[in-house]
Amino acid sequence: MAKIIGNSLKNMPWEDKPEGCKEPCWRYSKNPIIGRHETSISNSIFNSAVVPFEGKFAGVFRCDNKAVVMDLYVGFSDDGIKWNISDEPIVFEGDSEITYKDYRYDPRVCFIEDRYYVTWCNGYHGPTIGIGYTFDFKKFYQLENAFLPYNRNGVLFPRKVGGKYAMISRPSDTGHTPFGDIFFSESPDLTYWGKHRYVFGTSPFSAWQSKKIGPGPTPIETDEGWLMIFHGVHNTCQGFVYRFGAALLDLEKPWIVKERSMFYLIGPETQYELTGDVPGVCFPCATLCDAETGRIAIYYGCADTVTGLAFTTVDEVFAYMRKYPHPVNGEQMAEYLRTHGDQTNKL
Ligand code: BMA
Repeated sequence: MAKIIGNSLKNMPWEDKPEGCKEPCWRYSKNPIIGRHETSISNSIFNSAVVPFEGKFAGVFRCDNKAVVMDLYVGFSDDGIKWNISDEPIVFEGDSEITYKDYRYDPRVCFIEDRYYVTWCNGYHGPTIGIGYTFDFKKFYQLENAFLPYNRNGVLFPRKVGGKYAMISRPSDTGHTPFGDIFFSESPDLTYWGKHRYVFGTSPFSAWQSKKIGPGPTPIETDEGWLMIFHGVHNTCQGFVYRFGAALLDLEKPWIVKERSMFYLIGPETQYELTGDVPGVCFPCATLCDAETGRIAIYYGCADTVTGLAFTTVDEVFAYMRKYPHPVNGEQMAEYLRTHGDQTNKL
């Protein structure tokens, strides 16, 4: 099976798969790990990103405060489960025309070369992708926005690809965006982005990913390709439902999709995923991985209110993706359409 390329992380959070569990991904038994009122000002803490840091863990958290204003807050943890999150939003240093904020939400954190980069959905005359970095999670510096508005879900690759910084993102609109495909972009310097390539889009065969899709956590490098966990949205008569699944991208040309899962890995089922400020949302923004054992811990926002943790392994995800494959290239899509028809066109 595929091997994760990266470091061993012996102290990452972990629970073995429960006896009798048939799913490829299982929830932490004490979920949610972060409650909605864990800071003195928070209405909700969700869609957040964590990384290994100095033998322990650090993260950037989306807290909506009690004015229900979205912003980013730093947090630290000894075990990746119990978090100490600041009451004060992160202050970025940088050009004041750029650090001025309307709102900030859905952060990702990605270690590249010598520092931790933060990307997020940045309110700048509409949503676009903000980028900043930190060395120590104390001082944060902000760079230029990556794209023109409107875009959400900018996710960096953890190393340069073909000598350039690389990002996948999801162009959007100013509202709740009833569409959305994933695109690849590259940059020599994290300021000027180009070579925008289509990666993949919504599915006519798999309803959970039929309305829009978007990148989730930092892609995980494996010897077979970039393992990408992405969210998919289903339009129902109760509104949008968010689940997540997996895809595999080519290592050197990440806009080429090698595999994709027809079935989701996790969708809203538990009380804390089905009830909250936005019921029916499972939204992953980070993983912790151990290259030695292939273990993966997925951090995901639950119902736009609290934060959950789920576990899987690289073997489980690959086996599931291969047991229930989604067609990926033009030829496979055309053949599937010929034999099955558009199964989601009424949604
Ligand atoms: C998206 C983003 C996410 C949120 C989701 C469901 O557009 O705003 O932060 O989790 O909607 O409300």
